[in-house]
Amino acid sequence: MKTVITYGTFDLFHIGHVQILERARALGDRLVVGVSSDEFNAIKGKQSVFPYEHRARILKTLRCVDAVFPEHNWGQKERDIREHRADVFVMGHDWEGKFDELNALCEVMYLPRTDGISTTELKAAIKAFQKEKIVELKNGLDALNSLVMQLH
Ligand code: C2G
Repeated sequence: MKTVITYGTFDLFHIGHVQILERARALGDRLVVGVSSDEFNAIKGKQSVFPYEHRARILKTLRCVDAVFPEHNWGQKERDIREHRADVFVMGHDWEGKFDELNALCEVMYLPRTDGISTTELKAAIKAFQKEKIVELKNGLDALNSLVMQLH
C-alpha cells in the first residue's frame, strides 16, 4: 500500500487544487492531506475566506483523498510522514526545494502547478468585481437622483 502525503490551505477550492491532488493520488494507492488550520494560516500570512472545517470537509468529499488532518505548524511533517507511513511527499513546484530534507524519510516530489489560477487571483478578481459593481450602482443612483431633482 503506497501512501502519498501533501499539504495545503485549499481555500476557495479550484481546479489547481483538484489537479495537484489527483496527480498526487496517481503516484500511490492512497492520499492523505494536511489542511492548514486557520491559526497556521495566520502564521503563513494567509487569511483564508473559508474556515478550516469547511476546507477540510470539501477535501474529504473527494474520491482521490483518503484522509484529511490539520496542519498546525511547519515542523509536523516528519511526524505525519511516520504516522501515516507515507512513501511519497508531494507539493506543487512553487515549493521546489523547500522540503528536500524530507528525502531522509520518503520520496519528495514537486509537481507542476496549474497555470492561470490561484486563490490570491480569485480574491483579487472578486474584490475588483465588487468595486466595479459599487461604482455602477453609485452612478445609477446619481442619475436617478438628478432625474428626481428635475421633476421637482
Ligand atoms: N497549487 C497548484 N496549482 C495552483 C494553485 C495551487 O498546483 N494553481 C498547489 C500548490 O502548489 C500546493 C497545493 O496546491 O501544493 C495547495 O496550495 P495552497 O492551498 O496555496 O497551499 P499553500 O499555501 O501552498 O500551503 O506546509 C505546506 C503548506 O501548507 C502549503
